[in-house]
Amino acid sequence: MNFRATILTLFPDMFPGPLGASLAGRALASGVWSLDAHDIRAYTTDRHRSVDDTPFGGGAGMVMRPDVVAAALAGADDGRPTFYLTPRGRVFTQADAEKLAAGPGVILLCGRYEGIDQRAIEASGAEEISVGDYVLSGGELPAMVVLDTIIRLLPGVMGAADSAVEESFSGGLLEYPHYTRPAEWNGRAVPQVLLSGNHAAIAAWRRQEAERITRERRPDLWAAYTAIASTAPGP
Ligand code: 9WO
Repeated sequence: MNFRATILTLFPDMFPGPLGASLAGRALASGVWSLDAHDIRAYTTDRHRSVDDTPFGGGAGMVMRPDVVAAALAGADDGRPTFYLTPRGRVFTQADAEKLAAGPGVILLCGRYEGIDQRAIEASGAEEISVGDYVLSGGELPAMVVLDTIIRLLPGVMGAADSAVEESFSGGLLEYPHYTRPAEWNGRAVPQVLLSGNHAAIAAWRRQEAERITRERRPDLWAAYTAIASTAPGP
């Protein structure tokens, strides 16, 4: 049961892009996941193959036509969760990645220009999601971001079995700091506890650092973490 990613885009040649390299690329080559980038322009029916038109109400730029986008969505729809990448969407989280990695795949709709006619999005039942508060020139890079978060969680993708779950956000904390050789570099020493061989002390130090960094940098994550931790069953 491999994970299927279908991308609807005006720029199918952008894929797999960075997802063809490294961890995700090896998983793609080995069949852990598959990628299908469909050209939305292939669903046009007019002589000029037009995908966009001027906005009703006036204003700058162009809007993607609902009929063309709906045809592209219909061509891909097989019940997989469908998302439209837009800065207007709910912010995509690690929890979303974990849920989707347990499913059959995703269909990702990428807009260009000023966006897509809202009726096509509503009619499709696609959920609007964002990967952050900034405007790009299209949804393709966000689609790659979403896919990368999911792919690394698929069974057999990570080298070390549990390195995925130890990192930032799993457990609701940011990462603790990492160190490797040399033990002293440019006058900077590695924290002594990491050289002690005392695994319990190391785990406690890492936890404490992860908590401190989360509290200092991301009060929002820290509030969520303390709310969960206070309702969790005790030791
Ligand atoms: C254009 C624009 C111009 C003036 C004021 C606000 C504006 N918003 C946009 C806009 O959202 N353009 C989008 C470009 C149309 C859909 C695809 N584009 C896009 C997606 N840019 N950024 C994203 C995106 C998606 C997910 N997470 C972060 C950004």
